[in-house]
Amino acid sequence: MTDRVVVAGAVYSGGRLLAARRSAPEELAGRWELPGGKLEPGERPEQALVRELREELGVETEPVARIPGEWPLGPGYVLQVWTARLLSGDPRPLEDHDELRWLGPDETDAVDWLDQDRPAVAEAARLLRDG
Ligand code: DCM
Repeated sequence: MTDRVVVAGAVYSGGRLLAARRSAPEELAGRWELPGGKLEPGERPEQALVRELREELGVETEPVARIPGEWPLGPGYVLQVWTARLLSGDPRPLEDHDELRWLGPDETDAVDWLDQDRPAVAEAARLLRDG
């Protein structure tokens, strides 16, 4: 069976990367992630990403490029990550998160990222540093 996709965004603005602290479920609460969520039936990953970031953070974004790779989550799910440009809005933790932080190029290790997000965060941090 094909794994279902969870999309997440390495959202950047002004040379900083957005990190979001999960408030649920209990086993993930307090850890930081690249915000995103599950594809709905018929959605393309980029569409799902734009929708999830609108719902969770109240912002409009534009997916830019896929970060190569795919990372297993729980059974039946894989994580795909896109870089995304913030178009408008000031991100607020509307759903699923209780804190947000913008991380500069030297701060990307400053939060306790979910294990499964770390490879994509490392690549996003590299892109942030190298432009
Ligand atoms: N998830 C993750 N890393 C992300 C985004 C999501 O590991 N950057 C996981 C957490 C959930 C599942 O994907 O188990 C679905 O996410 P959500 O609950 O945000 O829809």
